[in-house]
Amino acid sequence: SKPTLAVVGATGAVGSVMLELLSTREDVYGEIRLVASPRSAGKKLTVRGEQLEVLALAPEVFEGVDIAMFDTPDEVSKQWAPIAAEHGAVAVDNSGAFRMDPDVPLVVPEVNAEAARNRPKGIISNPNCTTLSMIVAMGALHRRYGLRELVVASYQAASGAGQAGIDTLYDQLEKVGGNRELGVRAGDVRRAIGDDLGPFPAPLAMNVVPWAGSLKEDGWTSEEMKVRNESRKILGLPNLRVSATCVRVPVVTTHSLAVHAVFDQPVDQREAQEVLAAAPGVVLVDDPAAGEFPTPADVVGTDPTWVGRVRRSLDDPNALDLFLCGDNLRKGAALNTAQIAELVAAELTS
Ligand code: 11C
Repeated sequence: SKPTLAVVGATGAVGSVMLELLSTREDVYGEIRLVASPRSAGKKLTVRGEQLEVLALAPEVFEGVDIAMFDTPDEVSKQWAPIAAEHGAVAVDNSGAFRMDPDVPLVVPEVNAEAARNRPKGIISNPNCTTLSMIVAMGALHRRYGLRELVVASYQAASGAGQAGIDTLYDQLEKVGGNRELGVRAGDVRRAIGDDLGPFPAPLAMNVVPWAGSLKEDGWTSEEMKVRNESRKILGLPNLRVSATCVRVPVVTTHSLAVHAVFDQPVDQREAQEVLAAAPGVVLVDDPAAGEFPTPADVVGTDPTWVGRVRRSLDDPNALDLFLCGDNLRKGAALNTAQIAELVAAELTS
């Protein structure tokens, strides 16, 4: 029989995309249960064309569940994913709680699908959205050339910070919209926006903010450390050299990254473009003469990783420079979680 699925965090920014995916992808589940904090319990949400009442998170909701997806904050996942696993479910967790646990696989189906089978805690982790927005493309290039180093700058969308991030950006855009006197004097945008910065440490509208996540050692952010640690784990390259600078930009959804990637052997621009174009989950849009390259405005709402601006480094024959965009709520979060859950569903029914 088809596995029973629980979606925990069904009412959040990622949860909403998950319900859309569950309604449009191949239907591999029997019963679906929607779960959220007691605050959202009783709400009605539609999945697979059917209205379901949201259940409050409690141990009983996992009874009879085969797969439990968690799109919840770290603390919630940390507490509840093991409870789901104790009830016999495989937990697929999109928080940062377990990603670096050696007994929890960190899975991107196009890169390391086989890792999902080895899950001693009954938990599989889904990577951070910034890592996910580049790793499918980088995995394809790694298979061809052998990856040695990544130097990354991200251009991250507001929705990476959840619904609060989305609301904050729209509120701020309303405050600055149409005002042609703004953006010419230091502090004028900040004054127009006022004190409500939401989850961001500086105004986001008409600005870029070189910060995502929390402060870690020596000035690095949690987000930058995630890009480094998670890339190493997914690619199975514990010594991969990674330097990331994570930046928030006034885009609602879709993260972009500029990547300088150094390989073990010389690279060829045309061949690298072919490798990317042929990689499952990757679309190459790379015709600068025709003005064609990916942008978040064109990519949002789609599944693949879009790549363009592929160039061989002028100063290093072993290095490529390229630009990527990926919808941070789809492949960056809900879609990858859904793909992992589908791997598990196939395994449970085989
Ligand atoms: C952001 N990538 O854009 C973050 C949000 O580890 O899953 C996701 C945090 C995480 O703010």
